[in-house]
Amino acid sequence: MVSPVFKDLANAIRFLSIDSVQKANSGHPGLPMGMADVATVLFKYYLRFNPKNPDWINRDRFILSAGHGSMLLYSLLYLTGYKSISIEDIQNFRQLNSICAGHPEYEKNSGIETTTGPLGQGLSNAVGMAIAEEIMKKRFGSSLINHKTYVIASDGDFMEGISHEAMSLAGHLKLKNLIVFFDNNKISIDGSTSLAISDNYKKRFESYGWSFQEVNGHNEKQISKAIKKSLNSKKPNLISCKTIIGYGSPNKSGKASSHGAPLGEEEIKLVRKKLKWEYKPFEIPNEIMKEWRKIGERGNHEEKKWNKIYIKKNNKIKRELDRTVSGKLPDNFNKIINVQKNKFFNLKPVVASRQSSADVLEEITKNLPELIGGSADLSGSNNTKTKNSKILKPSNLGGNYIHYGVREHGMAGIMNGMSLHGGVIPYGGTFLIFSDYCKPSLRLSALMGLKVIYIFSHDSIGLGEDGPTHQPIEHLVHLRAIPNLNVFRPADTIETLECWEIALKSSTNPSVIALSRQKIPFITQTLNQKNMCSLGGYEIKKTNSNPEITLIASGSEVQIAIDASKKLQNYNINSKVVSMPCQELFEKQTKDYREKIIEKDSKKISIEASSIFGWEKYVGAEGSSLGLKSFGKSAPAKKLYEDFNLTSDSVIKIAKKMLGK
Ligand SMILES: Cc1ncc(C[n+]2csc(CCOP(=O)(O)OP(=O)(O)O)c2C)c(N)n1
Repeated sequence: MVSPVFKDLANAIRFLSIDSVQKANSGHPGLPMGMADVATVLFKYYLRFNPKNPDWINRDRFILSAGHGSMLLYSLLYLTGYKSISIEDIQNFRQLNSICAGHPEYEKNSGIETTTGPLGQGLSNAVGMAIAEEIMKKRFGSSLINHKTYVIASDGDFMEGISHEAMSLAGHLKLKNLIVFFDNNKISIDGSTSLAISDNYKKRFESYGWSFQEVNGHNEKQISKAIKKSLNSKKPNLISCKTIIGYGSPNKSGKASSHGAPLGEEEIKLVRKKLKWEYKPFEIPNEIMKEWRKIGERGNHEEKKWNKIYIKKNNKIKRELDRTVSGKLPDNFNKIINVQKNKFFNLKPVVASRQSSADVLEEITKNLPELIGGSADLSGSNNTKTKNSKILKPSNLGGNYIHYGVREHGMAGIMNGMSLHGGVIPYGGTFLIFSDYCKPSLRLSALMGLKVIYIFSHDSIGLGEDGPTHQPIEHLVHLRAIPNLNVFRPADTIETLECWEIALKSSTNPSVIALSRQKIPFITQTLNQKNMCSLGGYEIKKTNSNPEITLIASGSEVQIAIDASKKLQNYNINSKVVSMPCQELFEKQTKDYREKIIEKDSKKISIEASSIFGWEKYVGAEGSSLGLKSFGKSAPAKKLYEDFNLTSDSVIKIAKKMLGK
């Protein structure tokens, strides 16, 4: 073979993709065939990456937001020499435990930067990565942090609402290091995109404050020129690449039929003929392979150059960069928590838990520069902003607080991107009711195992007069049903501090901290150096060693349990009160511990101002759950608690009935 030309490199991606989809008998060949040229230009000339050290902190990020085209990404990683993906993995596309899963699944140090598939998510992740890059550049200097974030996004990505939220914020913040390639092939699953959309993309993106260019997505020079221009832009960049889905397929190119099904043996033969590819499935000729590996090698030199700059930095910068990138908390973190715990125990504040969270954050934000807060336009309600918060804005992208605007979904997707970038820990707030608006991204935080902290205030009917549209009912249940997510509902300031401590120390899962709008009493009985919330549930008090009733409650309802326990003594009923701030952590305790805490042989009552769904696992068939079975109502909180029988008197009535007294 004569030395390979550009099209040979791109065709290597095309054939790895169509052959693996064919072998798996499922997958999406259309996108890799259509975008192979754009990806080849990007990787060949521009992308700074090192297959030998995929997680190098100053690498350019490459996000395949249109995750259904996963074979494009796997082909690129294999061809450029990432250890994470071998030819066997490619041949095992979509098979059990293969890294080449149906849609890209984030894995540390693999080159797969994020999990995509749900359209629009990757775009929002990329915005988060571009924000994190700017923050770290301000902290550590532009000689250490100066990378780009590139994205491939499809029609579907831009139809999704989250793309509006994330791109609008990116335009507002002038994230100039963000470069998005739009696979503008005008085809989606149902057929032509004209069935469903007639947006003027140029006007749309320009109105967000983005720069817009359009190129022929199969023309190497045009693509390259557009990228070059983007490198010096003062705005985020969208390059609309006019492409043909299924490029090279005589009968299926330009048609929805190439989107999401194998092309078929006969058609693949025709593609081989048309693109003059004489090689067997999964065979990449040496010359082409060598050329791709050379492209991969380039990043190794880039990283070596970067290392020389890093070495010359002073120890303090190096230590801080290493610490934050590795996700380690400062050495004095435990001390900060303990000092706060003592202080709160002495003060015994009677405040809303959202205020407790503010008090906790006041101290933590002083000491954790990597903590990047924000809220979806509810800063004053979520109490996420502290005296140490500096607003991140176009003129100062080094801030530590983001006004996300009323963009909950965007906020969650962006926080995922920030966490994936590394070096920062995102937390963001909204009302618990609007966790619904965060949900698709929140689920991905959990699926990817990211340290993202969701602050959801106004966590029950206790928010009062705003009424049923704002009162969460089923939300805790929804959230508790998500695997690998800790859902905390602290009962006072000490518990709030402990929940924050756990969330900040959890490096393989996100956390939700649900907080009350209304004031709640201080319930911690003894000062414990141990983090009691880390047990998930623990004893608050019991009136003798053999309680007949165990009252299990969370958050603002723990006080109802304590009151009821006191009153039950008047009826000669001994009881125990358990605070259950985190069911997920309780489930992780030993059987002995769990049975001891919920007093296996006692009758059990749960109290939580939320759907009672799920509490039966603790109260058992003979137990009872106080909660809500309907939507809330608009009224002052106290009236609502009475109206929904969430009172100590109701508890007593039920307890007496249970015991036949
Ligand atoms: C949130 C979400 N909704 C629906 C889908 C299912 N789906 C996968 S690809 C796609 C649209 C395909 O059109 P386009 O984005 O233009 O991709 P192309 O056909 O050009 O590859 C849809 C609806 C999805 N992956 N994510």
